[in-house]
Amino acid sequence: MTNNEYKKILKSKLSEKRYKHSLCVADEAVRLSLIFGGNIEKAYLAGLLHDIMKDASNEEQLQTFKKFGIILTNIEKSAPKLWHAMSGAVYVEKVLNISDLEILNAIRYHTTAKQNMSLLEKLIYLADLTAMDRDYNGVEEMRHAVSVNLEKAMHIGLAYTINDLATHGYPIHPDTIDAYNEVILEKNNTSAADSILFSS
Ligand code: DGI
Ligand code: FE
Ligand code: FE
Repeated sequence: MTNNEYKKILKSKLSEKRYKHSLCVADEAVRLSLIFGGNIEKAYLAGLLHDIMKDASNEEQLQTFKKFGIILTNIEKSAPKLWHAMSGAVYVEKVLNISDLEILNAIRYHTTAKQNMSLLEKLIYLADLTAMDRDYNGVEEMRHAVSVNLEKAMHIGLAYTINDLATHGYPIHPDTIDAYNEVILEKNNTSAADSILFSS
């Protein structure tokens, strides 16, 4: 299928606003790929399709999980906003027949992030936060961070999300916590402790 064909399907599944957001994330993902040396075609396609199930009803998404044997954890069951990333990835794989695991995982983890993210996964996670259509408080700080340092931008994005979720009393997905701890541990040097713990 061509990108134009994917766009037609996307347009039929999304509101005008969400469709435009998808185009903006695709463009932003390409811009970031050019800076950080990622695969341009994969970035565009993953960005384009990342929210493909965002406007699907909860029922439709739950039916998708049932149909394709996807089991939700209790935290996932309690947080419908997480579903579109999981149902989107499985829709893109099973219905659109895209088998590229990098693209599927970039869609799958674009909302929670996770530990050990690939470059493409990070670029889609960040492009979602810095795309042209975004205008939340702090978006300029995010745009600046992303053009300087991916890890710093991941840190800001994850800290903002965790802070916001905790403030509202929402459950935080373990993948989000794992991603956050990973950037923090990379920043705080752990090798000093290792040099004592592993010396004989
Ligand atoms: O789909 P978008 O609006 O473009 O952005 P997104 O896929 O990053 O979704 C953001 C929503 O997901 C936002 O309402 C917060 C929610 N979210 C992100 N991580 C978590 C989460 N919700 C819960 N409960 N737990 C999380 O770890
Ligand atoms: Fe999303
Ligand atoms: Fe999005």
